[in-house]
Amino acid sequence: MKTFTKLMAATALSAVAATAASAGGHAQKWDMPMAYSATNFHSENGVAFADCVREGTGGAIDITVHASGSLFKGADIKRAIQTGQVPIGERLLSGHQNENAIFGFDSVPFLATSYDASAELFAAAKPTLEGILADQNLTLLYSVPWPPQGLYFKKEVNSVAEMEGIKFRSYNNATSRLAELTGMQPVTIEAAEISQAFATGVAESMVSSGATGYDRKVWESLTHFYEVDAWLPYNHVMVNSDVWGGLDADTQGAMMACADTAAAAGLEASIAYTEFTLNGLREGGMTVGPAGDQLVDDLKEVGATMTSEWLEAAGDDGAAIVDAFKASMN
Ligand code: PCA
Repeated sequence: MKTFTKLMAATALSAVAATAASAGGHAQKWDMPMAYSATNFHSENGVAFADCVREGTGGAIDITVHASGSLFKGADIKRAIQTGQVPIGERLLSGHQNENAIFGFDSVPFLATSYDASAELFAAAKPTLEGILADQNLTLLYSVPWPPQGLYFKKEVNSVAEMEGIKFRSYNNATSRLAELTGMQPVTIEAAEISQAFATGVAESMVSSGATGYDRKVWESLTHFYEVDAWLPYNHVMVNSDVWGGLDADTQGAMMACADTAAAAGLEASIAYTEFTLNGLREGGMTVGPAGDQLVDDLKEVGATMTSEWLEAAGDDGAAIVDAFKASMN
């Protein structure tokens, strides 16, 4: 069975579990940092998750979402949850590949380039990912993919040679490496700050989804979006494992039911947001379309280098994930 179907089945069950959950204990107020704009589908889904948890736990867990990196910047959210500064939060784990290469399973170029493939890749990686997170005092609640990643520029680009020297905004290890291998100059900038970076010329290019370009109105500075479909990176909502362990079974069950619903709803929203935001970029005046053959060929070469580098860094666990993924696609 395809993972998407499994997620939908889980959603149906979750409604039952949520109704069965009882209140009990004192109400806990939880702050939930998220890094992306309040109107982004991940953030809206986070608010729906918080509403579901409030209802499902009879008010016992009252989560307030803080979007746009307003409480913690994206890069600091994982540590904040681990150390108990906040009980819960959302983070793009591929930004932490320097801790463990497995965190970058979703940013290997051209490994999984569609929603279906990405769901299979995530399913293959999930047990290993959960094990690594458990060792870091983190419990995974739900994960949602960003739309496929493409390239933004402020000029027409038809080959990697034409990317030489461009100032490139990166958001994780893979995007920085992509910049290096294409002769660009990477500078790491959080999504919440990219409008400013493009407006002031600190950055002139990035790889990201149509969603982030749309959220940040990048047509004010950039002109071209090439649909490369390089990968679909995941945001992960995680809870501090000590906090999680302190909840009674009913509360945990209600929260997991909401998490399953959020995973399915987030995926649907991501799919729907893809076309909507690409149209939004067009309406903003950008040229949006597939990359040309030369650019695709050049990027495939860069992708092959990055894939072998990732496989080497991720060792047996990484190879097992890729093997399981490939077997699931047959
Ligand atoms: N948007 C996020 C990560 C991936 C994406 O599509 C960003 O650009 O920071």
